[in-house]
Amino acid sequence: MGTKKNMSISFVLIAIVLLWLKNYTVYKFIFDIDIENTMQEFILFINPLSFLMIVLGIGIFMAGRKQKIFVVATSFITSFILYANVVYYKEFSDFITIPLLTQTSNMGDLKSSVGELIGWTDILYFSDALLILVLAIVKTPNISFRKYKSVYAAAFYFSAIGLAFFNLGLSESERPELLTRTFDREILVKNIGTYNHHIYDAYLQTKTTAQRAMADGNQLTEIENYTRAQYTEPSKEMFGAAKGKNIIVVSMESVQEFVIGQTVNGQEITPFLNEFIKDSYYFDNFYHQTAQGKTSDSEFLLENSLYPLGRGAVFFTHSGNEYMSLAERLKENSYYTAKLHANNKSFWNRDVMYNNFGYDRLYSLPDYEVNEENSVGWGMKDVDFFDQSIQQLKEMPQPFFAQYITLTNHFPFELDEEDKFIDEFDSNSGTLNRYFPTVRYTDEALKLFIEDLKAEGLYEDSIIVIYGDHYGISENHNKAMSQYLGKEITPFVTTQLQRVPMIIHIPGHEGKTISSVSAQIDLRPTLLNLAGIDTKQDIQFGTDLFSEKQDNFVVLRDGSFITEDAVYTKGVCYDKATGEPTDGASCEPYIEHAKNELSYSDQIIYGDLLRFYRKDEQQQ
Ligand code: GP9
Ligand code: MN
Repeated sequence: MGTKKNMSISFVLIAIVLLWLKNYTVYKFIFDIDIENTMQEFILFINPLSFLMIVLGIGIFMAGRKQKIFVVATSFITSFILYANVVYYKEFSDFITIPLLTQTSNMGDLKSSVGELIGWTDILYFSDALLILVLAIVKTPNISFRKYKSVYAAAFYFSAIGLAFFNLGLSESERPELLTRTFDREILVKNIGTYNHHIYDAYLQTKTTAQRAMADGNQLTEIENYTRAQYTEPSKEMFGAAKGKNIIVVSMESVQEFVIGQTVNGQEITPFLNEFIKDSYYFDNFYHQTAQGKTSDSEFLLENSLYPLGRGAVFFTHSGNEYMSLAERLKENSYYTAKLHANNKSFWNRDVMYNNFGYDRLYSLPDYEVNEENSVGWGMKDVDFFDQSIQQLKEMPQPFFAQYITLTNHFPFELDEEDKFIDEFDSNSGTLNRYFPTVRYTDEALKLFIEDLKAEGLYEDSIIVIYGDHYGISENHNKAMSQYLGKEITPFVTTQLQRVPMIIHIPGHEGKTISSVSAQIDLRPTLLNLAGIDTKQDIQFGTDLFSEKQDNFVVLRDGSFITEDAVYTKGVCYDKATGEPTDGASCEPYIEHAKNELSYSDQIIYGDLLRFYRKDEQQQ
């Protein structure tokens, strides 16, 4: 008994262990991190420790009250950082980055989404910090709040730093080029941990800020050679097929391809689109390539045929860059250009970015009559949005390029009873259950829109492009998704679920389904060629969807890629026909190519390289 009295445990160590175990628990139960072997599990287990030791360890240089305050405060702060990541992850299956925190103009509109994601039980995420607080207040003879002797403190920090390097070494051997060429944040967090990821992110932030200052024109020459070598001739038959016609583009909020032609509870989800497709070109292997910038990323792809950024939203981080936008090219060819979206114009920094892209007009919230009755969820209902926009469309000088962005089918997928044309699905995910009726609602809105276009005599003079902006159902709903699809959601299936519908309706052209592998990056060259505008000299990463030499190769923003026969994701090569992992031979030739695509495009944006593009070359 007597000896036990002297045995006391350091308060700092208790806090480190509690926070460490909480972190690992969150990894296991909240973050859906793929673990392929015991080594990866081990890395995941140890990765929060070095950071916690280094930061909370500062407490060992303090004693008594000072130590208590420091350790309790640090525990709450680190818990809050982890919790913020949990909330973000629940909706986006992704982790927070610094550029996201600077997007303050989006905050107001995010209210309805955040409300859905947080709850009282979330206090559990702070249970360790609360316990640490209690231990600091309640007198327990077994806990010591003493300062460490310098020799112990030195040993402690040696071990912490040693552990950090050990962790990094193991991770690098599991995943070469981890810190230099990894575009998938899940892999980063899996290897270096949430907190170290934030430190790495801060380093990237500093680096990217410096990149513009250091950039020079020579970098662009190499990239120009690369993109020109990728150029494919447009199809003779389709080049100029829409010359002089209006171009109407509809970006459908969160609509994925898996709903097309399908039913839920025996009811058709997209009855209108299913019919419209029969009379249009339909691309059923078309992928979204967005990341943290969501809708704005899809707009960026459409406009520039460049990849959006792997972290943050390029609409916020690089709105002052020089671009070669689709709007600008159409304007040079006497098109009137407009965007229509019934939301706050500064959401995603759109007003600034559209201005840069050279749009003649942005119709946003003040241009619409929005009230209680015609609003739900994020704002104006799609039916009313299309209805009121017809007036604006009629006023535009022709030919026009008008891009509509819908809103109702946005997470958390709220709908008024009278707008529910089909029933909800029945699964453990309210999100997926509600998704079907809201998609059905957007489908109805589109039907009415097309009827209006016909009534106004605009239908025959316009090509109509309709596509989904990004996924609506994140990996967090895999269980429910698997119930709906009737199959297991493997990483292969997840990648295939990144397909969004893509329709091009051209008056006088018969319907046709085109199954080549394509993506949002291909929109710009396709639309310009349809309008009869040559893009040979443009710097772009996409290829014309109608080109006979279409490359059947798509890179997603996280580095995954899809070819005719294979899907590569999270370091594994899958056979497309079977969905089973393969030895990798069919992916091998493309791995470097995919990395180059992303890194060349990133270099253009970070270095603002298009400012070095010489306009006169375009005329040659
Ligand atoms: C906001 C709307 C939705 O105006 O476009 O944006 P999202 O959250 O999908 O990026
Ligand atoms: Mn969106």
